[in-house]
Amino acid sequence: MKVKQELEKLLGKEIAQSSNEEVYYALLNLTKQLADDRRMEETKKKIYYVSAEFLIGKLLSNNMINLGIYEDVKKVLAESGKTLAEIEEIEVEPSLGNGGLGRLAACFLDSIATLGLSGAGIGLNYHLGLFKQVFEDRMQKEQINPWIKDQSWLRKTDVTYPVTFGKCTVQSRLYEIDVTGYNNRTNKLCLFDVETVDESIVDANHQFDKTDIEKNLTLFLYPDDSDEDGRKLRIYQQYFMVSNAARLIIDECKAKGSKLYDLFDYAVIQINDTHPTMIIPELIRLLVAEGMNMDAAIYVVSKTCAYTNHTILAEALEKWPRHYLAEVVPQLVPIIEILDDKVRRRFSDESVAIIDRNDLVHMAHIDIHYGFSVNGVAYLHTEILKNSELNNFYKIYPEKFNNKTNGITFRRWLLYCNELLSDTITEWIGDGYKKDAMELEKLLAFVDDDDKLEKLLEIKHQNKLRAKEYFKETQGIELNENSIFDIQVKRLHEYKRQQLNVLYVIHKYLEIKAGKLPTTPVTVIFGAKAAPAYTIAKDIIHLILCLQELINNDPEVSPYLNVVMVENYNVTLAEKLIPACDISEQISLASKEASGTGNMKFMLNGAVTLGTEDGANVEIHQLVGDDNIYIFGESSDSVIEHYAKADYVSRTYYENNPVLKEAVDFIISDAVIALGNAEMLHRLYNELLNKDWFMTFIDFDSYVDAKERAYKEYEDRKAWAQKMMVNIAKAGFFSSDRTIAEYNNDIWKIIK
Ligand code: TH1
Repeated sequence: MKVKQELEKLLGKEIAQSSNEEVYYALLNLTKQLADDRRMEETKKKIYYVSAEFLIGKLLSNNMINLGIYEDVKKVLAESGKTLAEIEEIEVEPSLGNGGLGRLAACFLDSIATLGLSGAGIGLNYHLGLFKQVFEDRMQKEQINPWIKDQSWLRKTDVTYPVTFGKCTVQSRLYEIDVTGYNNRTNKLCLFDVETVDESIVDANHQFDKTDIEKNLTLFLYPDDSDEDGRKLRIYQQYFMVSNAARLIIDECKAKGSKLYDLFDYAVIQINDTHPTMIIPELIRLLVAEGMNMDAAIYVVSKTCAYTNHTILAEALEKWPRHYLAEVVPQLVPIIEILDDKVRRRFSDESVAIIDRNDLVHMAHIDIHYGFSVNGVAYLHTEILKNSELNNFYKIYPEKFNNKTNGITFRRWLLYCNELLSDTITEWIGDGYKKDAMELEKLLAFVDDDDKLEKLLEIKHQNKLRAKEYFKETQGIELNENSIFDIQVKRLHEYKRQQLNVLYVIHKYLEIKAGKLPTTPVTVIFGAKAAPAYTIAKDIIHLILCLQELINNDPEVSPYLNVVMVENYNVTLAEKLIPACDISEQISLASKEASGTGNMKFMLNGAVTLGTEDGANVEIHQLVGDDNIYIFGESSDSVIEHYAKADYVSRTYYENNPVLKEAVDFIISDAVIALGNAEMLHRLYNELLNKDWFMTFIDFDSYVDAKERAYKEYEDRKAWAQKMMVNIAKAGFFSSDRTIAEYNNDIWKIIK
């Protein structure tokens, strides 16, 4: 294909004579046409990945890479005096996800298509999605984030279904986004919307009538659930998602010849955490409506659905009061009661019941009893599910439990975001690694090759410069490219322990003030959104922003230490930050981070992990060995024991550790209070001292030690480059192509 001619045909003029916006839309249309050409016949069985989130990021470059026109387009644009980077600025990032769960779903869609599997994602087309984060008075403020433009990747279809709730019926509409695999087929992401949605009901303070379902149903991802109407709205959304999904799946299977008794030969439904769990009773309801008897319907659905658990945090395990369901989706309640009744007849153990004594419906329990597979998302996480969290279920159904360690798509997280590195790797070992990521291990041959190690350092420096330029231009941030980039980017949550990193920053600041100067300057970079109703998380952001102000403006300290919190961290910013990172902070309290996927992205881009033995860090550690990772902190066994004994008292650590005490006290020092909000800072201080539910204090000393060791070893540039090389070489295991191949072999069994 002649890219230039095709583009100019679409533009109706020369590229050089066109605006960036015109070029963007021409590329959008060209890419859509090419993706359409890659549509292939569907196999008998198809995987439906149902998820409340799909954090897909910008799609233009990714699609062009997968379609094989990326290099040509770059060249053609350059000949006309344009860069792809400036064209890409026109694209808005879809706001359909919030964190790792949604990004995982996006990586999986890429890999499903790349492996040539017939599959689709099914979710919702949130108009305002997740909020946009801005900082005002050193605090997070939420703004609405409209992202849908007239022309976009979304394609409106003729598919609509009436969806009936207790109090009303709404008409749905299916929109689709094409997902093209790397040199492979085009699948679809199916996003349902409601025809009557109305963005204008949201007022200047982002408040809206939570009961006006016809107008608000697909406005926001995870609407505030701190009141009852908000919680009910989440149920409305979930049912709307799964009722549409169930009908789409039944229609597609029927069209392929399914008689519904054999639905499991045509469809496998992967339930991404419990948000889509109601698809189980909904499918049963629909099959019964088609004339199947209840027991047959339950049998068929149980052989069609598989469940992925992504967390053991109690607050994330959904339990809905039965009366909420009775109000929102009365048609499901009798079915859920039958499901519960069958469980109660078989098992006397109250802990595996679906409807508990308090009339709460345990969504995960529906999935486990009435799905054929239950998987965790990293080795340690699955072990914890089997041996403690879900042990009572494991004893009943050992055969259902399996592990699928998460992965990331290397197209976006290496080829696209770090072209310098991927081009260099190609030069060194050929491009086989692009299809078989395990070939990255060939890089191990170069751990003693001085020129190649030097080259890795040079690439890292270039990526720091690129990040510097980007953040200067877009956020007015000054990054020092000659400093260590020590980065923690992820949702803000106490279990992820940004507060531990903050305590280190304070400690370092105080040391520098006292005259103990670091050899190499350090920039500690944060990026994180806090849930709007999560008070302590917002207090932590406030503290970081106060420290940023204090430290960066202190001429004694800022030559050695800088703190930067980037605004509105999202996929686009991740693509700039990750390639520039030296130290990847993965410091969750052991046992709490099911997997993490940022950890994998950083490793692949040559950062060294500083982390606890948690989630997929455990597997990273095993792959790279002790010398190429910095591990610290309590083991997950010991943490679980502390919780069981309820014997952790943070104040004891504070009182016995003067260094820790000094750092904690600084949170409410005059210097910080002068810049911030005393109430917020005191609240955070008290939380740490009196609760510290995620045990930051217990790990403080070992964290400081590990970090100091990492900074020290960074100074031996060759030794550091060797660590980078090993990390990149060993990252192949974390390709989502591997993960998806495992899902297919063990769970889905889609035959190509
Ligand atoms: C995340 C997990 O916290 C993370 O460890 C994991 O890598 C990722 O899922 C992908 O498996 C989760 N995100 C959410 C979001 C909600 C509820 C539960 C989880 S678990 C809203």
